Amino acid sequence: MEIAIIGLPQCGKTTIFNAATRGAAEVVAYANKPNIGVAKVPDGRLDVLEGMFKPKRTVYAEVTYLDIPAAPEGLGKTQGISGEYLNFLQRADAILIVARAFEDPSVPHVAESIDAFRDIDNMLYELTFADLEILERRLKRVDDSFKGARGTERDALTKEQATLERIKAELESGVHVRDQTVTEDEKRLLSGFQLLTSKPLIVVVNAGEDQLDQIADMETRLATEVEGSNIKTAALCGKVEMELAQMGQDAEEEADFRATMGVTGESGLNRMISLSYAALNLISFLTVGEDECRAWPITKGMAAQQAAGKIHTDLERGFIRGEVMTYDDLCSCRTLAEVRKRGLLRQEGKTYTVQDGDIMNILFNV
Ligand SMILES: Nc1nc2c(ncn2[C@@H]2O[C@H](COP(=O)(O)OP(=O)(O)OP(=O)(O)O)[C@@H](O)[C@H]2O)c(=O)[nH]1
Ligand SMILES: [Mg+2]
Repeated sequence: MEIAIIGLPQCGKTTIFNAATRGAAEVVAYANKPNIGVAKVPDGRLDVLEGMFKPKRTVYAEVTYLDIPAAPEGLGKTQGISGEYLNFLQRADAILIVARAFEDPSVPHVAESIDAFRDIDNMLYELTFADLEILERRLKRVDDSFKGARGTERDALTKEQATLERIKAELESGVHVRDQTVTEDEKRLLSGFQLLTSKPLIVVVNAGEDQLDQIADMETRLATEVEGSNIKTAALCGKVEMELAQMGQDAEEEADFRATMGVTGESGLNRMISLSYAALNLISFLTVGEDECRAWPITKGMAAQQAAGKIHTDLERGFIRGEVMTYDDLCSCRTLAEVRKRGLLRQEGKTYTVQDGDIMNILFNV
């Protein structure tokens, strides 16, 4: 699952990408090749389990980010998203928009003034505009296919045309495809077009290091003006986060550094990564042991047998049952033996819907 990072030129995409992936992609003006990297999904439960089991390794879930250089023709000026750039976005599972709030006269801005919320609106419009173009192209193809079509083929085309016209009209009135009501049939039809406004969206405001005290206000404004069903938002300072990531110090030092910078609570970066994971509709089940404590990403609603297949195909094929306890029960009992004693270890079958934070041991036979 990949999340494409987009935004106006020089808004801090690569900086935030580096912070999230703890990478060192070059932050250079108008970079022109995409960077791919993975970010560990922060999970406080794994940190606690690590302390309990002292495993040889602890493995966090990951999300993959794609840092795409700004389109050569420039975004945010309604010149359209097209070509290779559009292909990148269509292939992505979610889109992350970065909008610049930091003030820095040495970094040029296409609009020559800084207004993150204006830029967010423009980016959202760019996505809408790209979808309208995709829909128009398809409608034209449908129109051409009418010549010579008859019977059931003609009926199918008529139906497709009506659907596309309706979606287009709603999009024109400002409703993203993800917020439109579509039937399962229509969903299937639309999945072929990879419309950008049907994808989950994360919107991040990149604040300056001198705006740390404004981050909370920015988040409040994001929550009221931008957030929606399947649009998640966060504000953070990309530059500070990248410097912290590249220093690579331990958690305590990092907390101290944050405190001296006046940043308290969960870091915006961690929230951005967690929100990205949630936007992809992913949750984690956990496995524990002396070898390894690990978070396994699964799609929300997945059944136990299928989830077991994430660990190994043999576990899915030969699935007998899962022994499941909740993370909270393990925490309050402290040991596996105590969980058993109190009758909190459940036996679950193939169709059990795995929950976020379930600690699961799979019994199988191949
Ligand atoms: N002062 C300040 N500068 C920042 C911040 N974030 C990014 N910058 C600077 O802005 C410039 C552009 O940052 P990048 O991360 O390369 O931006 P980008 O969006 O990847 O740029 P392109 O890929 O060229 O479109 C660099 O000089 C960064 O150091 C920030 O939070 N504060
Ligand atoms: Mg860049």
